[in-house]
Amino acid sequence: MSLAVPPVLPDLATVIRAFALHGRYESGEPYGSGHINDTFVITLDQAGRPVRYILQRINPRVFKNVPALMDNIARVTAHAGRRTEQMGARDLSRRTLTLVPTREGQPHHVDAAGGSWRCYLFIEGARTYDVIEGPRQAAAGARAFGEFQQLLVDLPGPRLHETIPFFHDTRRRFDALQRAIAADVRQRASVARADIAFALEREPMVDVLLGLHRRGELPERITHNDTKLNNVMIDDATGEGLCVIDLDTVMPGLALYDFGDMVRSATNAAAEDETALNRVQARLPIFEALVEGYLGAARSFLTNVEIAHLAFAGRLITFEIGIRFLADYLDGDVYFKTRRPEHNLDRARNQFALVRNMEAQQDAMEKIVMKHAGS
Ligand code: ADP
Ligand code: GN1
Ligand code: MG
Repeated sequence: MSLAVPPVLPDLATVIRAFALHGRYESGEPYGSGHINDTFVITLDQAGRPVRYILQRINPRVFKNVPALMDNIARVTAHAGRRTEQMGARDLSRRTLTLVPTREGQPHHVDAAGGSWRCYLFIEGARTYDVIEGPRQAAAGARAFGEFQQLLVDLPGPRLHETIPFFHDTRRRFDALQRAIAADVRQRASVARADIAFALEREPMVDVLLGLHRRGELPERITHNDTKLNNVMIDDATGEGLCVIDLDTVMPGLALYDFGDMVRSATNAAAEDETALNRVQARLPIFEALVEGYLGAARSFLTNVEIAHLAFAGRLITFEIGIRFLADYLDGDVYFKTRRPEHNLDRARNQFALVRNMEAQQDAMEKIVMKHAGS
């Protein structure tokens, strides 16, 4: 979705009034660097004290069934909150997302234009990092995502809704890229010739995890599916992974998708859209910290087959997101928010440079996994 023309700010004062909150509206402004939803921070004056909230407009092009999505989030946050409390944790409202219901007691509000909004308590004293600064942060984030998977092992009730069907089905993502190349609706394929060739050469990768799953060798679990490290809040005071956020894609999936996306987003020495590709590199000390942090929380339930594919999953998910960016560039930027005409192409090139770098470091990564899996 192109943002070349700055979007008009919605009437945030009116929207926030739909939620069961008191206080006088002070301010509201865009917040964060997510690619999908519109996120705002709202400040209310509550008895002379400024209190912040997160207000989000859910992207209707990406999420077709908002009630199902919100049902997942309500169940997951309630369960995570209960479990965290049982574990004796303090500071509960900073450890799991807390939905603020609407005045009618609903989990989301539909505005006059049909837009769907939700509101969360703002988690203060913590932040997210687009580029991870060092191994400690990486380990903290990976541990938080591992604990999150562990927390959901016994989620009661029916199977969660698939908010985006086939989200990590890399074969379907690859087929979608091939369709985008064939259609070439914006005549962009010639600009991306080398990038397209890079992607097509790597087709054999796309079926590996799907095949293992089909043969019963990789179990379905409840996973987050969008474990970009900026989807975990890191506590300013302690440096610990405080709270896993961005729960739109929590649904049945493979644990390896979650670990793979941590590797993609955290090991990169450069930002996801950095165009100086010599700066793109998978940092091994960060990779090692991810393995340690994630296994520290998830070893108790992971199978040997899962552990044996941790390094591969990093490469695969980096490739998968790369082909999604490339397909979106060819399709005319209809899915991810973009801030410049070639933004998606820049992101795809960045991810492919990271894949290439991971290929060169494959043996070292496998050794790191073996070192920690054995202990
Ligand atoms: P998107 O799906 O667009 O990535 P996110 O849910 O990840 O949206 O939110 C975007 C950003 O807003 C996050 O990276 C984080 O910095 C911030 N954020 C989201 N929820 C909260 C919260 N409850 N408290 C504080 N900051 C938050
Ligand atoms: C999107 O919502 P956000 O910005 O955390 C995307 C992920 C991609 C990521 C790439 C629902 O994540 O799948 O990995 O961008 N989310 C969705 O940065 O498509
Ligand atoms: Mg996010």
